[in-house]
Formats: sequence, structure tokens, C-alpha cells
Amino acid sequence: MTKDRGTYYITTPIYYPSANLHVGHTYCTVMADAMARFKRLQGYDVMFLTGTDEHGQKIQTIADAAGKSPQEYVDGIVAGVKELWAAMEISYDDFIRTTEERHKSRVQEIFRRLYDKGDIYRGVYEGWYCAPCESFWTDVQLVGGNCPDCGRPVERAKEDAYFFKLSEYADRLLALYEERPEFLEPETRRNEMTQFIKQGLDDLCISRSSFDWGVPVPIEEGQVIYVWLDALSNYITALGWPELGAGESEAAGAVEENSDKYRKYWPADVHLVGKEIVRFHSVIWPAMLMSLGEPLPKQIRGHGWLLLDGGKLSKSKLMEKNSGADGAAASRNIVDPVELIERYGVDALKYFLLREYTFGQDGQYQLDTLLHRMNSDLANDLGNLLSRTTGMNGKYFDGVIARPVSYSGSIAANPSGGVDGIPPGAPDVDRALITLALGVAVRVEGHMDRFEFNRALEAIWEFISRSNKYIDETEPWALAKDEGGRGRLGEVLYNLAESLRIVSVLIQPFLHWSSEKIREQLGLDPTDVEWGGARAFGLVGEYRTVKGDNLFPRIDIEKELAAIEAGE
Ligand code: ME8
Repeated sequence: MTKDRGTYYITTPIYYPSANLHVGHTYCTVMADAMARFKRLQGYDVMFLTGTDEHGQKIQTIADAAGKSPQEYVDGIVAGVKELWAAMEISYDDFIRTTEERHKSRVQEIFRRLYDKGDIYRGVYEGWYCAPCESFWTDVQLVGGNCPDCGRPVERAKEDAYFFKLSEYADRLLALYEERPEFLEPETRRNEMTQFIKQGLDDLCISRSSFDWGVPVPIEEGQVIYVWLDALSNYITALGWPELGAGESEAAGAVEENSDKYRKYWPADVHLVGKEIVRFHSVIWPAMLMSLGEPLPKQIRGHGWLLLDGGKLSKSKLMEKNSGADGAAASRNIVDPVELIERYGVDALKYFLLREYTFGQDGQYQLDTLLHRMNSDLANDLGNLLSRTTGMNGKYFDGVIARPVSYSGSIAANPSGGVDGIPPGAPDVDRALITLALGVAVRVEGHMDRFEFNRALEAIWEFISRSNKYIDETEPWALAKDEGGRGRLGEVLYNLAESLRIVSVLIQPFLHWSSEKIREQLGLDPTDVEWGGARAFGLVGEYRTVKGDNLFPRIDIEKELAAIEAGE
């Protein structure tokens, strides 16, 4: 297996620490984590960045209401966010907070460079302002007189401010989508953005003077930098760009090492973002980079929303739920990821999020769907395959099972989609199992290239079901009754152990905990996994399996929902 296939830089949005995160935020981070783990397993040098977007009027207002300074307020929420990602085993390489010195000093430098380039000018801004979204809107953009993003009322606002000459980038942005359509996926989002730009781009107001919780504009006191200019910059400030002068660099931390990171990882392979912030990432962000003369990210991918009762699952719904204000119906839908993990475990939550929703589309969030998936796919299909295999292995062979002698050569997929090396005398059921086993990795790779997490898992589960069916077809318990069937029984159980080993490789990016448990029960090193291991059958000379705990408990769904209603 080739190591070192190059670099892969993936980011999530940086979340507003206005309140605790809900399962909708978890969705994006879980996808990014699965992709980061997948690429690492394939041998890429991965940089996975996440973080928090801590400035702006909204945070200041919320902190005031809580009787705290904005810094104190965000410190509390961010600690919870980090705990959540630790509980979910999110494998980020860096976590950037926009209140960190390493970020702030670089955002100021970015502002200066845009100004020196002649792309920033001073003027007066008047427009419709949506405070919760931190967005100014023009008359035509309003929907029914309200904010087009969140539907809340907007207010007329006027202030002295700095502007970025966004309008001058319209043609270059349209050319970008035309020349590099893969820059913005899926296509529906690209079409929306093309329409948006064709309607005409206004210059962007990039400073505020009505509040002070932000990065100060470096060339004038009393103004802070617009939170989106501040936030979008995180994708490069985290890599140490721009390099700063000696005095500033000391304050900002280990600059030399960081700017090496920029050379190594930029441009990003993908910025994963929710659909409502595609506009910021595919219009403002590339225009800023064009102005700075820096390369553009390779791709922006917009995902859909998790919906609750038809509307976007939001932080305010989480708070209502936590305070019990929205009654019984919503309490059947736990939306707090911490509680979901406590009740069902991190792999069940990850599996549900990745398997249930189609990237780019909205989907209804429903707790019973999670419970059904847990019972059928995890406890039944995967859990049973493991417990049946290790159980029979223990019972018939004291857990020790050797590779059949006829497997001496390597059995592997060939480039034309077939399999080489299956012994000529192998029964048809074995052929079918092995052929399917060795085709899954390629299918998963194809789906992952297109961010089809659900289809990648579907392909893996097709193989898991096939392996269970193999047990029913080969009837090991019948073979065990007959001394003459012992050789065949050994082959059958070896094939099952190998299938499970391949499953442990295939699921590692998605269900990393279950992968380790399966490997432990197979007697293999739990963490020594390479993607290439899913492309060969008969790799392990001898298994010494041990029967362990069930991977997933079966849940009595009615009882569980009743317990939740009762607040247990
Ligand atoms: O927008 N379903 O932060 P944010 C799916 N700070 N995704 C959801 C969701 C749901 N119900 N609710 C929220 C911001 N999200 C900015 C980003 S990046 C430079 C700055 C997703 O905390 C949402 O789509 O409001 C967005 O991508 C992300 O959570 C962060 O939302």
C-alpha cells in the first residue's frame, strides 16, 4: 500500500459559540471527520481544521444578556464544544478560535493588504441589517420584508464604514464557476450562486462601528472588522498566513512552523459548509483571495439541513428542548448530541448521521429512525455477524482458526473488476462472498469521491448482509455434527473471520470504535489498519478469536421512547 499520497486539507465551518451545538452541527463535523479519517487511511497527509467564530454583535448581545463579558461567555461555550468533539472522537488536527492572537493579528494584516491593493475604500453604509445573521441585505434580497436566511425582521441601518470592492469581482467569479465547475458542488448550489451574481454584486461593507466585539480595523480606531471577513480568513490564518513582521509574529506564536503549513496544505481540498453559508464561501471568500493574489480552495461543498418539524433544527430549538418548553412531541426527538452519545454511543450517532441523509439535501431529523437503524443495521447485521462468528469459532475450534492451505497465493481484486487467486475448487458460495468482499473498497472510494457517505455505507452493509447470508447458506452447525465436515467448517469460519477483518477496515473511517472492537475480538491489532487491507482476501495466517461484549445493544424502541417522554 502506497503511503504518502500527498496532502488533503479539509475544513468545517467555524461555529458560532452563541449557544451549545446541536445534532445539526454535529452532522457537518461528523462528515468532515469521516472524510479526514478515510483519507488518512488511504495514506494522505491530512490537515483537518475546525473551530469557532467568536466575534460579532450577536455574541456581544447574548453575553450582555447573560451578564458576562463576551470573552468569558465564549470561553464557556467553546469548552463545551471541545468536550463534545472529544466525546465524539473527532480527529481534528487544529481548532482555531477567532479570538486567538494568531488569528486576530493575521486578519488585521489581511485587511491591510486588501486596503493597500486598493480594494478597500471608506464610505457610508445604509441597508437592511439582520442582527442574528450579521448580514446586510438590499431591498431585492429581502423575502417578504424579512431576512432571506432566517426569516426574521430586519432593521434599517446606516454607519460610516469600510467597503470591499466585491462588485469588481463578479466577472471573475462567473468565469471561475464556468472554468472550474467542480469549485462549487452540488450543481444546484452553483446555479443558485450564478443567478445571485448575475443579479449584480454590491460592494461589501466590511467594518462596523456600532459595537466593539471584533478585530479592530488596523487603520482607524472605533471600527471592527466585519465578522464574515474575520471568520472566512480562519482557513488560512490557521496555517500561519500571512507571515507577520518580527514583533507581531512573536505575539502570534510559532510563525515559521505555521507558514510552512500554508505552503504545504493550501489551497484547501474542500471547505464543507451548510447550504445557507455557501454564498459567503463561494462569492466573498474567492474574491478576497483573488484580491490577495492567493490560490483559491479547490472546492466548496454545500450540505443540506437536518429539519425538525419541517424547519431547520436550530440552537434556539435546542434551548427550548433543554428547558422543556416545547412539550412532549419534541422531547421524543433528542437533539442534544451529548445526550445522544450518552444514551446510544458515538458510533450509533455517527452511523445514523452518515447513513440516513443524502449529502446536499435536507432531511427530517427523527429519533426513532436512529433507534431503528441501530437495531437493524448495527445490532442485527453487524453485531450478529461478529457474535455468531466468534461464538462458533470458540465453540468449534477454541477460537483458533487457520487459513485454508488452498489460499496460499494471494486472493485479490484485479483491475478489470474480477478477482484473481480464488482456488479452482472453491464452492460457489465462497466465490460469491470473496468476489463481493473485494469489490467493496473500490465502490466506497467512488462514493467518497462524490461525498456520498450514505452510499458508501450502503455498499459496506450489502457485504455485511451477504456475510450473514453466507452463514445461513453454509450451515456451520450442520457441518459441526459430522466429523467429515470439519475441514469445510474451518474454511467457512476462516472466510467469516476474513470478511469481518475486511469490514473492520472498511468501517474504520466511519465507526472507528466498532472497528477496533471487531479487531480485538478477531485477535488483531486494533489500530494497525490500512485501506489496502480491504483489497486482499486471506491475509491473516491464523486467527485467535475471543468472544467479547456485543457491539450494540438491541433497544426496545417503544420502551425507550416512553422513557424519554417520562424524562428518564
Ligand atoms: O454559520 N442541519 O455558524 P453557525 C445541518 N459562524 N447543518 C446545520 C444545521 C442543521 N439543522 N444548523 C446549523 C456560521 N448547521 C458561521 C460560519 S465559517 C467561516 C463561519 C450548520 O454556528 C450550518 O449550515 O451558525 C453551518 O454550516 C454550520 O452549522 C455553522 O453554523
